[in-house]
Amino acid sequence: MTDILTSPTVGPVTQERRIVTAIPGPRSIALQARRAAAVPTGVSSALPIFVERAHGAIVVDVDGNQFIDLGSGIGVMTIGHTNPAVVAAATAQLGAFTHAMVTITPYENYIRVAELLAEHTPGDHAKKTMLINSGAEAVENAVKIARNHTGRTGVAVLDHAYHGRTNLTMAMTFKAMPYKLGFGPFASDIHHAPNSYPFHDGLNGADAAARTISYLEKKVGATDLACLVVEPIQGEGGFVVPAEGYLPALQTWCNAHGIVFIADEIQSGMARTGAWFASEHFGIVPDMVLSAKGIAGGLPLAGVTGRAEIMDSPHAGGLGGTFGGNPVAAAAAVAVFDEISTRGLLAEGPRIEGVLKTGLHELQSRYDVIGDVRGIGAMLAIGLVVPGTHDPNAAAVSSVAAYAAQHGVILLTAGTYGNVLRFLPSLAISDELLVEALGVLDDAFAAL
Ligand code: PLZ
Repeated sequence: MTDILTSPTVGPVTQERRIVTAIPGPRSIALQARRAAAVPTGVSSALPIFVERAHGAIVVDVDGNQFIDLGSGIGVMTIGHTNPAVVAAATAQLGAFTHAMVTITPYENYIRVAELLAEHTPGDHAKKTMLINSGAEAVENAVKIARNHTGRTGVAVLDHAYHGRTNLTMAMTFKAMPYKLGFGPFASDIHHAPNSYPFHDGLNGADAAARTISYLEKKVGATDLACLVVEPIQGEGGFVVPAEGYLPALQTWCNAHGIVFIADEIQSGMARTGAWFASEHFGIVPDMVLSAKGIAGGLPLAGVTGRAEIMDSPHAGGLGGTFGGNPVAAAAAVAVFDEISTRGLLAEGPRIEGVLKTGLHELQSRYDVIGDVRGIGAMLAIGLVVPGTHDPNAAAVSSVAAYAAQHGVILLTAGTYGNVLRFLPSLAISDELLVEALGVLDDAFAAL
């Protein structure tokens, strides 16, 4: 429990939960007052604490409280906070050069990240990658390239999807509050189709796919669709795992009709589920795979990786952006790929699933407010319901998450109905910390 991991930059951080003040503590309260005066209301925070440093699976706040981090900054710190190899690579790059702009004077690590993504995304076909700064930018560019390649304009997405906060990606995101309400008008020719949501629709994969396809054929027409964008496991929507066979059926349909099949793996990718990309669990080979979040150990970087012939459709100069593939972020990403490969981190997803999912099922057997346990690897969730029904119970989610924060566990919520607690721990988290966090969760449910 007092296992100490040492970071060259933040010093020793004991991998333990430790609460030494009320939450929030006095320093966080003081920062909160400054924040309220200087930062707009729209940029809200889930937790009332301010971070001072972090390492491995532990976040330390400005009052010296230590939290078990089950959120990883929404699935970003996949290989752990201040991973020494990532810190070293980024630090070295900072002293060499910090910006060049690939469209002016290119540099090796941009190419290296593209090669690594080609190697580790599903499929053996020739692939090419462009790098940008954020997940939303990856989605924007994927749609742009798919439209250019097909000469079509329609974009299909699924109910409960989340794809970002820019104008195009707000249109592709499903949930109005808080993402879209009052921010329109939105980009046109975006079509939401019913998804596969086994807990609620009870459909098998074939029937759910038939419903999605029939809807899109009737409402849009396959020949008007440039692309279909899916999250293999829906993230913000509530960690919705589609029924078996659903995604392969969508891929078959897309392939038959020349629709670019795009997997948004921004949350589910980069070793989060025990595979490099979650698409592998479902047996799909997307035409394009989008990565971000965990790719660069917390530095802003995202990638669009696709079939070479699709990616090469836009003319020279048609794709770009000032900071895309920033040298420091690219150096960090190369280190992340290297850490996952050489330290065998793909094995950590199944380990975490083994401890956490078992513990969550055990809680479900004692608390009837837990409707279902779902997810793969280190991307797990529980859906809370009104006991005896499948009706969402957002109030219980808020109470449990607040209780967890008060007791030193950072726990995130999700779901169109706000009734999902999601677990996105770093792959560096120990079994002991997982068991301890489950104990806090148990207390939180008992206190409901
Ligand atoms: N696609 C699947 O999960 C980001 C959103 C956090 P950006 N999800 C976290 C928030 O409240 O803004 C996400 C995602 C999937 C796209 C995105 C967008 O990625 O890097 O936040 O733009």
